[in-house]
Amino acid sequence: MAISRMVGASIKRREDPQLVTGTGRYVDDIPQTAVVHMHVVRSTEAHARILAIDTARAKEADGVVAVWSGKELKSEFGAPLPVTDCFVPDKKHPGHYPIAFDKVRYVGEPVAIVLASSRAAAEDAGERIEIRYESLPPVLDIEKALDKDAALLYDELGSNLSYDVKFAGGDIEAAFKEAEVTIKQRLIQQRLIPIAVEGRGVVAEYKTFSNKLTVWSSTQIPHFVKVWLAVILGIPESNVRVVAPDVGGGFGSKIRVYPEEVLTALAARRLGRPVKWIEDRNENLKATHHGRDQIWDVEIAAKRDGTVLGIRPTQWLNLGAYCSQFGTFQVLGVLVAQGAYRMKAFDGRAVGVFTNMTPTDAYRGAGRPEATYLIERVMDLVARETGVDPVEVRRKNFVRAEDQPFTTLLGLTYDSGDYTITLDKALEMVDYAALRREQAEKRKQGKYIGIGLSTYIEICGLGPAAAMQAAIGVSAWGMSVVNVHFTGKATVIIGSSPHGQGHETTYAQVASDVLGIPVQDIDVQHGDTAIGPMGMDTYGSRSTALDGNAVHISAMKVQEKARKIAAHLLEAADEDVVYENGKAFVKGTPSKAVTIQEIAVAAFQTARIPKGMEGGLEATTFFDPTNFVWPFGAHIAVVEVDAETGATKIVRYVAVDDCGTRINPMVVDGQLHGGIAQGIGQALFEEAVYDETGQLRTGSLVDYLVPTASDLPSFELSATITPSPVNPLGTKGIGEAGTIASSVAVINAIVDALAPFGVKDVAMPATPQKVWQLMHRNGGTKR
Ligand code: MCN
Repeated sequence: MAISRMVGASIKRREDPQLVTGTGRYVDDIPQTAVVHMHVVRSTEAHARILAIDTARAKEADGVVAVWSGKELKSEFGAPLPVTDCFVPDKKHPGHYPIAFDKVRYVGEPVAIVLASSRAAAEDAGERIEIRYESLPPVLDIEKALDKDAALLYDELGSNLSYDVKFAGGDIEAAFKEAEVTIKQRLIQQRLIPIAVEGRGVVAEYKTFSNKLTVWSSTQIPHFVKVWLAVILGIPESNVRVVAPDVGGGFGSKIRVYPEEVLTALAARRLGRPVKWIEDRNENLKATHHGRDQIWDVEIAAKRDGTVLGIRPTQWLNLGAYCSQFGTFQVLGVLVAQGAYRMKAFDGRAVGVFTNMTPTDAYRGAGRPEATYLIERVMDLVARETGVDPVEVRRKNFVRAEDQPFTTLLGLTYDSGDYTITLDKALEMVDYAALRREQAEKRKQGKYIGIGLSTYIEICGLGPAAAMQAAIGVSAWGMSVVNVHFTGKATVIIGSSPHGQGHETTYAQVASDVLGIPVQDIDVQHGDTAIGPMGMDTYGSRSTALDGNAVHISAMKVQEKARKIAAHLLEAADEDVVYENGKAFVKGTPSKAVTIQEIAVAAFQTARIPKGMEGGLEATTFFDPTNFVWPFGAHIAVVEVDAETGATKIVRYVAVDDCGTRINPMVVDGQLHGGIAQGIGQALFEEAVYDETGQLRTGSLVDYLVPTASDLPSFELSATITPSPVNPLGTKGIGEAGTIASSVAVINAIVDALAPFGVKDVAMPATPQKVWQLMHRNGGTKR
């Protein structure tokens, strides 16, 4: 009997028809009667003491229902916003409350809320609130923030330092002693703003007599939001329901419990009426958390033949004004900076510093783009210094296939991977040798093409519960419920909370593959804490490795039960019955079969199932794998730099990625397309800029440059498949790989193009102005 495999099939995403026809249901579409609109009045000062807030005129404005300052709400917060351990449990982080009480620490921090009959009325009334501030010097530079005489964000800490931690392995002194070549380099990860198509938004409804709170939020983490709303507002968790309806992207920016979620819920409780808050784009740019904003200093010890002996990276992180919930997660950058390479010693350090800027937290890749940027720049710096080709430097230092499962100097163990296979394939696709010849030819004509490599690995699939508990302070598992109904159709409930990734399609494929129920007969539900057990939500490209596999396991449990019921119906011994392609039959006699639809009917009729068996066809799984998953790949960017203008054009972009078994190759490619575009955005265009008073100068999408399709080439994608040994489907994550790999491929290509000008590094974003200046800093002289 032919088995129709759904895992591996490029079927179209079932989510898309409604989304592209405008019939999706986002938070702003949630119908509510008698809703009150909330406007958040935000600090216009980067650093100031609040002397007085006069709300009298605002309260008199048309349509206003209530106006509250931070001080008036203070008594209702049972706890500050959550901050997870994330590798640095003993960091300093004075409590961050949803609204400022006495002091403001960044432009955009909430200081008061206005509730009114319409959004316009709430905003107009907000303008009538008079706030008197005593301005304090803004702290805006990570290094200056640590000066002895720097102004302090938190007087009680005595400095602006939150943490200074080391992660080391091997003998770094010995590595430097052995070195024939040493290199020092500073690398900049500029501040980025994650731009989801849909900003954030919250609707909260509170039932006064039953003390029940329902919150609809544009979030990646409904399950976590539920727990924390219960804790902060002192409501029993069983009385809180959080729903993430259609969510228009997040990229990490919706991974935390936000002030506005608490404030909307609080206002709904105070008023006994539904309250709605919808973020506008300007708020989104300054009040939704930012990403990256780090300085990396690295010292490299290498040999003349290109062997890397050891590295000593220091990551300086600009935390912004508060420790954000998963902000310290970015320290992962140091933990995985060894990349795809063997070396003798690693001496890493991460330093977290408070400044008067929007808090930083996870942004697509969180730590891994930084790690990849570092180690892949290291490989190119070594290549440049030793004269060994960048491809050869990588080959020489790669973890070899026979070293797998390889344990890094910091004790992390990779699951599988031969890093030469993706590299070989990518080199073949670009025809590397021919490209180098073309580059030499063109240079003679005054044309500058550059070839940039990125042979990344990443850690994702967060993760094994115990390892996550130890490292992050939060356990994490994959969760699923698979339920085959009386009619033979199925419902799959998942613990992940997709916001663009396509889980409704891919998880239906996983269940269909096991049960043989057509994909269209399987409904995948998510994002509602009332429909299933505690899920661990979506971030860290974890969902497929965790929840996707949980779906597989639940479906297998259901299949096994179905097989037993079938044996009973067929009056055959259990062990003689096999299940394939939606049917159970006696081994060797496929004609003596019952379909899953027939089995489902029987499962709900106790007289037709084996004695002692419980009715129904349902299974629940909490899947806890033995390790994280480690996708890898080779990306190659080919750029041409215009010598007249400094503008960079990406001529070709080739990517070979290995994310193990692919559930849906088309969805995987879609993830890569978006991810690569975001990485190129960082390399060439995007940067959040503040002025010297702490005002965000890139406060609109006119100033903050997000790439559009016309800025990008057509990506040439290919794949190798190395199944992960740590989950039954063999899947690894892919949601962030494109972003992790691409920025450095582009920058390596630009630096390569500018080699004749003696340029060894270009800071991101490599704007035409910056590139032109580098080309002309010696009067345009070539070396
Ligand atoms: N997939 C697959 N085969 C694999 C791996 C993944 O078919 N071997 C499919 C999955 O089933 C899923 C998608 O690819 O449909 C992504 O899966 P996965 O890599 O497990 O990542 P998550 O679903 O956990 O998504 C999180 C990841 C992150 S961390 C960010 S940030 C991100 C991203 O996904 N933000 C996104 N992709 C995004 N895509 C959109 N449209 N919007 C965002 O905000």
